[in-house]
Amino acid sequence: MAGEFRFTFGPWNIHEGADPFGPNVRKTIEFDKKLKMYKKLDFDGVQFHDDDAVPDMDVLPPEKIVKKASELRNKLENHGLTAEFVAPRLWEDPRTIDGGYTSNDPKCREYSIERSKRSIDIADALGTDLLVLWFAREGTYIREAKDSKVAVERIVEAINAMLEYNSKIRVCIEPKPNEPMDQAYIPTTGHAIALGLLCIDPDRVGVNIESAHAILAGLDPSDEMGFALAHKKLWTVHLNDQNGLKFDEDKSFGSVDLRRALNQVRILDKYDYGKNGEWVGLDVKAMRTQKDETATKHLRNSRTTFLRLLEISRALDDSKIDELIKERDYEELEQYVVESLIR
Ligand code: XUL
Ligand code: MN
Repeated sequence: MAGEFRFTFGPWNIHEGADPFGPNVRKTIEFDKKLKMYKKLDFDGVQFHDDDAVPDMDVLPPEKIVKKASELRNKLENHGLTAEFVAPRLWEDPRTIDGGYTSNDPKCREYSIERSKRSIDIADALGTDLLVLWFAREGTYIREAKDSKVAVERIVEAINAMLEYNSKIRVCIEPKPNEPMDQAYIPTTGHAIALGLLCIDPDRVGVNIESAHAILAGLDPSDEMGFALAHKKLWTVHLNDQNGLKFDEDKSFGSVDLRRALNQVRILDKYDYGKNGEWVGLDVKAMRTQKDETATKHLRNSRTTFLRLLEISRALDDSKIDELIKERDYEELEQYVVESLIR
């Protein structure tokens, strides 16, 4: 239990504060300015949506996309930053209105696969082998809209096309049970890992576990992590917090349930997460009420909370815990953990 952790976030985590019921409340910070903030906030890695890295990629030829991504790689290096992953943004273009890979329209499915290949090119040029797939619209608003068996087969077909396109790329699925869809096809870690087994190279399909997404599925994020670790599939995480079953809140890590956060830190630390280069991603959003000048505090705070919980976890007496488990004195064990958090 002595590993070190490296932290990442995406440019979308510094944002203007719009929500479904109201417009932007903060000024847009241009990408280059955001890059300068990373090191100041003690972060070393950057997560990208494909068009965060190469804006307007849909109207650029493939060679131009690669060129722009290579230029960005130099820029990142100048800032001492590393690209962690690239994720195709398949939820804004009109061709993804009814899903990307699971769209009922073959032309839209084709667009989504092509766009994913361009994302892989960007990842390659940025020097990362990790492609994250958050299946935003791969689901339905009504049960009858799509065939769920066919939908899964179509996702497999799309992932196979990616694995074939680039023999090094690792595809990392970020499950989420709902939002924006009523029902998503790959709602949990178990679904994501099982989906990987249907693909042509299961060794290159893993998961990105987001705390809030697991909570929205009624599951404990640390147990989800344990499941993925047992399968050697936990290739990145999106830590944050979530206050019950409502919209995806992306709250600062540990801000709702410290004990739940402690257990996530604890399992990552216990099983040497990070030893194979995995990053700790913080997919957190500032509250809409936050003013421009203080709209990055959620990132610093989440990292600080992670490291404080790491100290608390490492200070817990494992032999005492083992003894209490042996005695089946879970009341005492619970109090021991609770006391560690309120000291
Ligand atoms: C959506 C979400 C995304 C992914 C990246 O809920 O978490 O930001 O993490 O596409
Ligand atoms: Mn996420």
